[in-house]
Amino acid sequence: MKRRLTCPLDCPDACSLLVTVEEDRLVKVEGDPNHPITQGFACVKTYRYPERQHHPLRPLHPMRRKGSKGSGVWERITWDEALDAIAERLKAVLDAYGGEAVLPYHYAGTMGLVEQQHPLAFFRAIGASELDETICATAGAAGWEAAYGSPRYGVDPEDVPHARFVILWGINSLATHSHLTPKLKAARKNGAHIVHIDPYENKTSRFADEHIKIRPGTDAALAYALAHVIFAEGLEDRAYLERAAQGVAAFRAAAMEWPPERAERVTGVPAERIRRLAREFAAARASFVRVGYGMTRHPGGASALRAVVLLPALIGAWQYPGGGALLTTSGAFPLNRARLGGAHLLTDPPAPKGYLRPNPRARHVNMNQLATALNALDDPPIQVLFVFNSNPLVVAPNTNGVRKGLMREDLFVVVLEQAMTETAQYADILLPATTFLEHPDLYTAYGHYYLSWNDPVLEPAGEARPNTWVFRELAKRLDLEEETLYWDAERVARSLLDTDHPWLEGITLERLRREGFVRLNLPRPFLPFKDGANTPSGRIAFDPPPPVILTEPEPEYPLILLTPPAHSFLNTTYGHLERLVAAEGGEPVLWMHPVDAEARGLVDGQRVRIRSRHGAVIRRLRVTEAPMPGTVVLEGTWWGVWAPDREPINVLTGEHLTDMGGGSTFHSNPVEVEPAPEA
Ligand SMILES: Nc1nc2c(c(=O)[nH]1)N[C@H]1C(S)=C(S)[C@@H](COP(=O)(O)OP(=O)(O)OC[C@H]3O[C@@H](n4cnc5c(=O)[nH]c(N)nc54)[C@H](O)[C@@H]3O)O[C@H]1N2
Ligand SMILES: Nc1nc2c(c(=O)[nH]1)N[C@H]1C(S)=C(S)[C@@H](COP(=O)(O)OP(=O)(O)OC[C@H]3O[C@@H](n4cnc5c(=O)[nH]c(N)nc54)[C@H](O)[C@@H]3O)O[C@H]1N2
Ligand SMILES: [Mo]
Repeated sequence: MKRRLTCPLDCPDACSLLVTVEEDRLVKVEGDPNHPITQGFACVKTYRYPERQHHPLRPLHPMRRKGSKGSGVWERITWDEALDAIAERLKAVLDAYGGEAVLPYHYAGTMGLVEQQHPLAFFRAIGASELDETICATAGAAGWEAAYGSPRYGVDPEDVPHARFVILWGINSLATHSHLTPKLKAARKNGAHIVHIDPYENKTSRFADEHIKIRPGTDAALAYALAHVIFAEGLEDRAYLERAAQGVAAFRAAAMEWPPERAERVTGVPAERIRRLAREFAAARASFVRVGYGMTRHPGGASALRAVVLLPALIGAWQYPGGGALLTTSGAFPLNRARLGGAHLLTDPPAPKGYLRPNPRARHVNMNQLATALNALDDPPIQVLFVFNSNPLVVAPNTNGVRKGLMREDLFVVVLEQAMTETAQYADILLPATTFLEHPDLYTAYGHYYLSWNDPVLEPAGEARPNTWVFRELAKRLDLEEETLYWDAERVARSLLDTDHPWLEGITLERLRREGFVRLNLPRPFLPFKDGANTPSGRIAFDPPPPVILTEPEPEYPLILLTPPAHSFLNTTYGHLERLVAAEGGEPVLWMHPVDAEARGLVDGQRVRIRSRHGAVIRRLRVTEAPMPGTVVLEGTWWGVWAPDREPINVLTGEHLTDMGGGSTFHSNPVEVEPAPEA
């Protein structure tokens, strides 16, 4: 039987899938031909979801650690035993230390609002430390909002075929946003020229008409040089800027400091190329800049993104269908989030009662600094870590620090998972979670404008349970009297849809259930910043001009390591599927330019030791002209187990944050590379 479901994974495409189930098994996944973005094809990874759904590494019942921490020796227990043990430990910690000694760690294993966000209500009800969800998008968000305000949205991907010039800037969209590709092809057929700006050659560079290699962390300088040419040659749209923008004079003055020759020295992009790009971009008018998060994962990432996304405004591109910029569409979903995840417990807390102890001033922990939180936080120290929807041992910076924290004898670790991840190995209690096939949920998107609803199509495998079920059961055991903790998925969805916003008018749970996905009530074409923006002034903010903050190597660590996504993985979610591992070459490999290899006496295929100030890992080397000289690349956040030394790449990355938004800096790692002995 074929059923329609939205893909729950953390990807802009939020595909509509047709899944075939036979009895209790998922046998096939296909793309839905009726969805205007999915257009009938799924990605290489999601075709493999049946293998993930029924993988031997999927935990099917609760387990308690029997051996030492991290040993992976377990005993099976019942749900009651597991929940009672967790509740008992929570009560003891809440009595002895208070709520802040509890830290939830969660991110985007599922994008469903019910299973992703509503569990937070439990932690807010007990006054737990508040986790700032900064690992991915907050630097980009801060940069975007500084220019266009909040909420954040941009060009409709369905308008992209009208674009006349396209820059894919800091995004490997053919790998990470593959359903943009048909829109790009349509634009190209209509005459658009496509440029990719990225420090290394990848699938997207090969698809584009031109690839401009840029030194990592220098995008603001390139943006200013483009603006320099635009101003110097009078290519800006003065009437538009007059009407829709503010602070252009200050921005112009800053741009005048960046003649293309200066930018060439900083970015590595030839001055003549910069001039030509500026002219072509300005002449096309309906120019579209699709920015990804790549450029934001640097110390100056938010400012860089802001400088880049101001460029289409400078030439008035927002007035034309397909013209403008797009980082995310997520802000266009005007759902009523007042009670989602107990948001009201932070703004309008009820009086404490028993273990109900909401605390709007609870300590915040930046999720990029988990290692420090576990090892150094005091007053109170973290005593309970509850992990769900995330795999921090592999995805968070400074793996050695995270592992040290997880090994603490006095720390109680609960992991609620669909897979026996390398994080799950460190659990004191491991709980089995349902997948998107087994629980209902409501989905927005960050790469298009369709809202959707999934009804489950399979019974939970084994004893797996939804996140929200687990937290309801714990809430009961702590006698928490807070109504929203006990809401089921439908009740959460109805609360989210309870709004008068015109973009959601007529979109009810019944309609979503009937149609599967529904487009927000947005005009076509969608020209959101034709006359201004969502900033407090109502104008696109060019001032204060974004500062240029560069990513610099260090004398002892002269290379910059980028760690972008792999085509066949989705963060670590598919990292245990043998066929996808094989498709990625079987093991993680470091790419290095011949110039850098020669300087170190390194040859293609040999083993190397990569070290940073945070640690060292062993990888095999590929010598290739794909990266810029001075830049090395390792694609994919692989499970450690596939590497020669079984160590994840985040052994090398640090906790330093971006200029705004407290974001991660996964592409700005100074490293050195040296020969390593063969095994
Ligand atoms: N196949 C696949 N798809 C995915 C994911 C996945 O793991 N695999 N992950 C999903 C998630 S969670 C996210 S957030 C998105 C992320 O996807 P993207 O938004 O594409 O962001 P990144 O992967 O961080 O970086 C994209 C590109 O930026 C480049 N880059 C790095 N530093 C710089 C710089 O300083 N300047 C410029 N111009 N470019 C730079 C990188 O080399 C990389 O090619 O993809 C989603 N989609
Ligand atoms: N070096 C480096 N590190 C990176 C990145 C990088 O580019 N380079 N990318 C960063 C980015 S952009 C992101 S977004 C983060 C991603 O970090 P995470 O959000 O942690 O993503 P995943 O690694 O996919 O792990 C998600 C886990 O959630 C589980 N899961 C899925 N659905 C459910 C559910 O319904 N319930 C429960 N309980 N569990 C579920 C999955 O089994 C999976 O193990 O990683 C970051 N880390
Ligand atoms: Mo992400």
